[in-house]
Amino acid sequence: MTVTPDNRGEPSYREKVREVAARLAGWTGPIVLIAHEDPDGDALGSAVGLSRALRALGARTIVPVEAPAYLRFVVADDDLAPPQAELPDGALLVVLDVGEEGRATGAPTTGAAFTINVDHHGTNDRFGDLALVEPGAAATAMLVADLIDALPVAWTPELAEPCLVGLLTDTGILRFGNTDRAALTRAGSLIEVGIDYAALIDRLQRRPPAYFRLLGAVMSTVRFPLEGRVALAHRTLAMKSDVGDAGDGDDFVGLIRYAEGTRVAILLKEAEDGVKVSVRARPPVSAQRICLELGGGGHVAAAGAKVHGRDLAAAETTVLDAVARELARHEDAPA
Ligand SMILES: [Mn+2]
Repeated sequence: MTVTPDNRGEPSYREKVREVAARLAGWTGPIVLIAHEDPDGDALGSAVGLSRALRALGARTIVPVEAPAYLRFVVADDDLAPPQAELPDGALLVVLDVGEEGRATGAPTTGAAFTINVDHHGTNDRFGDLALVEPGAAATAMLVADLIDALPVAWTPELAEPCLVGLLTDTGILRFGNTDRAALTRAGSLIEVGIDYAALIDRLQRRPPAYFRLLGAVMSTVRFPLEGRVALAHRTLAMKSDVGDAGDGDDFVGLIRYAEGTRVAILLKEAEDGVKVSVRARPPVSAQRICLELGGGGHVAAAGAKVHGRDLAAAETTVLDAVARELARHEDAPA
């Protein structure tokens, strides 16, 4: 099955996919696949999907990625490996869904015999010996699916499910602004391989009961500063410990982003070593610009950063200053 995505139909892109696929298929040594820290469904799904395809071709793959609890259903016992202190001799390193090389985790990005960079972040500087980077792609899993199309391997549900999980994660289950025709077409063809879509969607959204108690605590903090143009909420460590194990798949910022009249949504999460900041923005306002200013990164619509110091009020001031500067760039644009 082959799907040619719309804006990825150019000869240069197809040529790059073939080049990467040939390099992967021809590698006789170990292949190590890593992703970004705090892996999400796209990071995990891309690594597992590509690893399974390469194993089907007889390759020895190592995937030192840690699956968060809510995504453990995606992986089998033998899919993942613990973090690797160094790369094995003659290793091909594949870095997936990593916008900035420093965010890669699981194994060092130095010492590989060859490094391939597969990603869809606009900030990716094309590190590595070969880079398949397409910011127009809704998910890295879209690029992995194109690679699997180009490999001499047959699609199976075991390959399709992790790719679909990656695509669904990064598109907010096909709802966000990056959900283009190519994403919908690819989702359809992955389902066609033999995925029970309703069951997968149900599984992806399940959370422990404590998650919903935490949701209540966080939602009770929602405010609308900067003349109502921002929806802002926070989560303290105490809220987390009060409810018990709420899991780690919270997308509370994805809920408050729909508050009428707002252009930016922010969730401040108190951590042991600082305050994690999740930002969502309605184009043309850029979450990426806000987070780059705060030393983080991500996409135009969704980005993140970490502010040092555990003081939530201080972090809020720092973040709202950055938001105000970004909003000022768009003063004339309609909300
Ligand atoms: Mn991604």
